[in-house]
Amino acid sequence: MRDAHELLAKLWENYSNLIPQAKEIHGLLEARGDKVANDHIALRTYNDPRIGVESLAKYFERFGYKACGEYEFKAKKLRAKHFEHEDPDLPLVFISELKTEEFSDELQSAVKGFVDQIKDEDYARDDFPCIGRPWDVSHETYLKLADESEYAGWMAAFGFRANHFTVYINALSSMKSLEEMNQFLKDNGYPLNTSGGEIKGTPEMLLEQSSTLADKVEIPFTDGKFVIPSCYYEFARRYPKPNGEIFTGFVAQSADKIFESTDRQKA
Ligand code: OOG
Ligand code: NI
Repeated sequence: MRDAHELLAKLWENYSNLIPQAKEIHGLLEARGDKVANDHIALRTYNDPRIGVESLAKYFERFGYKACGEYEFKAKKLRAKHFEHEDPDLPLVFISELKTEEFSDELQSAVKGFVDQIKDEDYARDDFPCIGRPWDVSHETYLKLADESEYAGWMAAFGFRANHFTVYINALSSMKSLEEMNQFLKDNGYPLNTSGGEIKGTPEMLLEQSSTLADKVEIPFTDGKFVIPSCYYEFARRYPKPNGEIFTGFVAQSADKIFESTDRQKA
């Protein structure tokens, strides 16, 4: 693999092949004459040092990404960092990790069991960030983990991949606001994540975001195939800071709600 562009292309291929809505929405925007630019992508992991944020980040840092902001999510027991590349055509990368020591012994030993299954040749791959799930897990274990933490369950089922790409609203020509985008999505039959309101953040916070609810897909487990929420698509509009530069960080309060796009719906 030569560079970050190639890694991002692989991440998109893997993500858009898993969830129908990504290619569909991307196609609908292109049909309006829009060129779709990505604001950021996000990956998840557990804080086992073998695969924690700093370890996953290495696959991006080797191609020029640099660590920037750091974020804490107390209630969800997560920590995250975001990474930027000097090439303006490359999206930001947001990587979060679950603070496993704050959960039950069962969860901690399940996670250790997953990580113990990852092989040296897996780690050696340049495309490790989209290798998928390099461990076996039962649906029963998935459900137990998800009951403690939706994030823990998602990670057990899906492993390493972009859990969303994000359309950069500022770069679109056919619409300018997140309100228009949300209407467009609903008109085309894509339900939105309404946790904390359809739009998270405000112009004063320099970032407005919305996201679809994750597509449900059939996933193989050791005890059979089950349909569970997978990945989602996000939309972000950024505003300039007082010095005129566009804000490139994240807003923890909004991100906290965006995480819920992959939750199992209680309905
Ligand atoms: C990431 C959620 C946070 C954002 O843009 O604030 C996020 C996730 O669901 O893993 O992407
Ligand atoms: Ni995001």
